Amino acid sequence: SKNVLLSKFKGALVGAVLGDCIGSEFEGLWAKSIGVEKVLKSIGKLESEYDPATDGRKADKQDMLLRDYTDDTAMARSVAQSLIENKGFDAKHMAKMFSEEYFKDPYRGYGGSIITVFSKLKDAEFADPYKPAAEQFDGEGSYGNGGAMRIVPAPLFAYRQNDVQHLTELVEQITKITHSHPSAINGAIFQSFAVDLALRGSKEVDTGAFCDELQKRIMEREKKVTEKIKKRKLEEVEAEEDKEATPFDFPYASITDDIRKYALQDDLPSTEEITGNLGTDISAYRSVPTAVYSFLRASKHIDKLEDRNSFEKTIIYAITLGGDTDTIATMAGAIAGAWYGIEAIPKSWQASCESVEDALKFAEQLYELSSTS
Ligand code: 8NA
Ligand code: MG
Ligand code: MG
Ligand code: MG
Repeated sequence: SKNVLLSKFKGALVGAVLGDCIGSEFEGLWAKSIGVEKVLKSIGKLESEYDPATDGRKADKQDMLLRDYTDDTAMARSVAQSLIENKGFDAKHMAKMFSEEYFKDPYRGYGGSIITVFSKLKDAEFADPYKPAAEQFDGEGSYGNGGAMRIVPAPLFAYRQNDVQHLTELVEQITKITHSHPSAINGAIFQSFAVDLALRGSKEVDTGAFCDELQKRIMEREKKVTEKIKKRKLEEVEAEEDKEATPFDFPYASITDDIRKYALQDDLPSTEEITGNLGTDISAYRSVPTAVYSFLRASKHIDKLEDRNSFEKTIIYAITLGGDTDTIATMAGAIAGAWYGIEAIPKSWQASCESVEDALKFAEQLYELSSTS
């Protein structure tokens, strides 16, 4: 019988790799200068290189390089490998893997500041794996999306426990190795919840129900963080009044209202509306919600993409939004792959990118781990 869960694990990891490999060609471009035709042309090219008879590339394309993955996949590979090797989370080991991977292959388009973390980790021989990240930006921590972009192996690893609190803590620990800003951590948690919900989803995507559950989970998390910060402040400033909570205290829970609204809207929202209100930049807060939205929106009609399945639509649509295309497409691809499974991912796409075979192997290993623990 068909193993649905294993197919979803494979879909999640392969979907993430493909979003990165296909999206990176357009990274940093404005939506206006991309357009759906350019994305379809790029996809058409990789599809034309495929030979179904051999399930590989056409003979005359063999010498062409596979599309490269970037930092998004490099770091996700380390998360997967470290969880698999240790059969659990080991901060020092994962920090070592991130750092060694960077120094082995530094040209994968890493964020501008994270390199300092890798150097400090290495210089201190990974003694305190959380210290360098906590020192970033004068102690404020990075709010970049580098935590969220790599997190997909975590919800796979934690799938069987089926415990939101456990997943939350695991993701927080993994993220804090490089990103200590609450916005980066909660962004990674938000993304991991979306993948977890997709792994548990079946049949048609119900956008309302998906957003309700996602919002409930992230609200609980953001309330806890807000209470902690308030408590600390009250201890610092005795006389400070306990202010009423505002939506700004629950940024991801609040933005979920916009995700739901735009995903359910009959007509496709304009690209300007999405880039303006949800964002497409390298901060977690202005990219993770956009990835979740892209997945949900692709379950509905999108002009010019109706000969494509919902997984394909997710990747193509996410890239047309521009900006941090590889990272938004990798996160959206992880969610879509987790929902629709590996069968929804065209063989031609799988044959076009570096690291797809490893992603399939990691998915099997994480599946084995989660079914024996
Ligand atoms: P990061 O931690 O270096 O953050 C990325 C950038 O965000 C930093 O360089 C800062 O400019 C800014 N930033 C983050 N936190 C703060 C703060 N507290 N105060 C002021 N500025 C801040 O790296 P990351 O891993 O989060 O970055 C992920 C992104 O970088 C992904 O999109 C990834 O694909 C990569 N990326 C690379 C390129 C490239 O061409 N090399 C371009 C865009 C993104
Ligand atoms: Mg990248
Ligand atoms: Mg519980
Ligand atoms: Mg990027």
